[in-house]
Amino acid sequence: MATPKRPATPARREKKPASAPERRGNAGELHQLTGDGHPPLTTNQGIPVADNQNSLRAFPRGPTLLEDFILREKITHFDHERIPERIVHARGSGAHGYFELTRSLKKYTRASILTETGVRTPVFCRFSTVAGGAGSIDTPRDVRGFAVKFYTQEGNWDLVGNNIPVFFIQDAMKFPDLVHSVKMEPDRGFPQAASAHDTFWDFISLTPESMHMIMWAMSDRTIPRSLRMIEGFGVHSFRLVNDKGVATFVKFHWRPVLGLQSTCWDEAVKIAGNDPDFHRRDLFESIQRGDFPEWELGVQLFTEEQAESFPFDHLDPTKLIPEELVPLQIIGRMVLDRWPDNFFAETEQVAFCPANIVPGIDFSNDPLLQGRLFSYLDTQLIRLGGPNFHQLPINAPKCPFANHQRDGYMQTRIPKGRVNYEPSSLQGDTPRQTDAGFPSFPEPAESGTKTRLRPESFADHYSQARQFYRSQTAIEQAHIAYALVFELSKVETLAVRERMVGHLRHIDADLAGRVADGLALDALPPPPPAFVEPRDLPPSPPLQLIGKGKPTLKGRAVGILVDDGSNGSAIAALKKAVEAAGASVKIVAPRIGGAVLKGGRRLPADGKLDGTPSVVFDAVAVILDPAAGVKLAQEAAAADWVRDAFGHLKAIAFDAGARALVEKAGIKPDAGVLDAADIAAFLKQAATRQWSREPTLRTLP
Ligand code: HDE
Repeated sequence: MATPKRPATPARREKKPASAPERRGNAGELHQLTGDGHPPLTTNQGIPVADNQNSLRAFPRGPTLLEDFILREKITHFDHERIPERIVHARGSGAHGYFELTRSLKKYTRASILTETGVRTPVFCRFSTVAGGAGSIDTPRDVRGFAVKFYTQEGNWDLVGNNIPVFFIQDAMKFPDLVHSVKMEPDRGFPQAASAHDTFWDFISLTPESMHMIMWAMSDRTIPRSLRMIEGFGVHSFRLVNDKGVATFVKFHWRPVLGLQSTCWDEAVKIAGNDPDFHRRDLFESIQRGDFPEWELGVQLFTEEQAESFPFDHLDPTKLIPEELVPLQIIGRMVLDRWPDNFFAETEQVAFCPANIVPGIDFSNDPLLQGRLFSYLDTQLIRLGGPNFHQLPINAPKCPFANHQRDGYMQTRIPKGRVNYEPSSLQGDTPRQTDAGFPSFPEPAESGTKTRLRPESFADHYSQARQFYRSQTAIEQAHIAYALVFELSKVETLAVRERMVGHLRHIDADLAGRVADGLALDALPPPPPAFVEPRDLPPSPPLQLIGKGKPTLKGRAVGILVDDGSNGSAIAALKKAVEAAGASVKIVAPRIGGAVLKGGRRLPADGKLDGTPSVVFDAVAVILDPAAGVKLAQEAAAADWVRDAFGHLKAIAFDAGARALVEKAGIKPDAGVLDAADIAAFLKQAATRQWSREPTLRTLP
């Protein structure tokens, strides 16, 4: 005899009161609430569901009936819950916020978002990795997308940028090849979210124009500590056009208020294993605790005539404009202060498009940008399933919009009237074109022959790569050489490794030698022919990452390892000082219930030792009773905790009770290894990485 398994829902168990309470739903609809105050569960047709636990059976142990429209609707919807992920930038995290202009560009543009100071324009910003799938890790070596949708009063403006100011290729024609080469290899389906494999380096080594971007990609910019600590760049030149129709070229830059900071490679790899959502969680937690991420918006403005005097072509997206040539002017700030209510509805369904611009902003002839103007709408038509995705709340403009486009999949608006065409005379309230509408900049067209040639002005592939490398500090140069050796060591084809080192010889002889040595090549491979002999350009310090770091604990995280018997007042004093310096503190203990401190008080833990390794912190402290110190010295997770913090160049403070553990971890004293009682010294050292420690720890090429 079958027992009917049907836990009654609260709605079924309790009798509805005579007059049920009511509540308005999201769309203003009236819900009769269940007896315990919940809105009733319904089907998508609004039919109340009496049993959400059991499907309809012919008899208790019998077959399920096709008639069960509640089951069919629920399963069908579930079956269709996934949409195609983005072909690139699939893995992303987004947040709402606002942009506020601090300096008017009225002289250059009529776009009110860039002329009206003090106005807060809502924005949605999505950060992403490029190569990995939607479920991949947050910390691979990869470029980060930095896309901002400004919901302006004159329509949506999307600034769809990256955290690197140049790109791999000069022409949109090569984008599918580039992306195919970096994604999982098609026959084997791996590696996921990694550029360290043959097909990527095969393509790159045959694409000299990518060399400048490769220098950036191999720098620590591609292993950021936090999305709150990356720069953003619009990459291409755009135009600003004022109310007299005069145009000025512009490059857009985002600068993080917290300064730039990256991880060490070994740290990024370990974070990936411990917390694949490290950057998403970091963004989420900082917004939830009210520590809102903020960026300054900067512009480089230059005229057509100035551009002609540059020693490179600004329409070539593999080139940047050094700040020494055109200074950066800060004109506004963006604050992200609200996490989305729903990841799918907002972060997944948001559709950015570089073609979304407002009157007063216009495109340039950068051939990569020109290709992008087509691609985004096209990909979104398939990804979001039809031509009405602009009606989704995350994509819809916040200003009024109206036209004669009609119908199509998922039309959610109900247009009124009989006129859906123009010219028309039958209805007074139909939309009409306006003199205030978007005017394309009337760029004079050159005469010439239709061609598929690259301009000669795009031919110098190495000078800015050399300038970038030579502008770096010695530490950063070593990291670039290390990254190249690491990536190329994963390439199985010797000829590809050699071809890459050949290119490096055009960039910097020392770099080529270091990489060749790191790969144990027998001899330096010959450099490929260069179309233009590389030139020595003056070093540009703003290209450094370390130079743009800020010695601060603001927005950082400190972990304190404790156990039974730890000194509670030492922990409290340290925590208070670290929090006052702007960092968050997490208590880590061998058990999640925390530790019973000296004196008997229990301090709950935020993380269990082996689940909260030191890689998730910027600096650490260890406060232990001597007995606990001896015990933890026998625990691999505890020794790793301290050893990794040391290896990742972090400040470590510890008290006498932690000495046995610190010694077991093989920590050697230096300026960043401190007595926990000297809080001021710890705060100072914790605000920066211990770069001078690195040569004592590992051999860099
Ligand atoms: Fe993209 N890119 N891209 N890209 N891109 C996409 O659009 C494309 C390029 C960037 O968070 C796709 O909706 C082409 C440069 C970001 O949703 C697709 C070319 C830069 C994002 C596409 C480029 C970017 C994308 C995939 C070369 C920095 C994520 C899904 C001509 C300036 C936006 C989608 C988000 C996404 C095409 C090159 C930035 C396929 C054809 C250069 C931040 O349309």
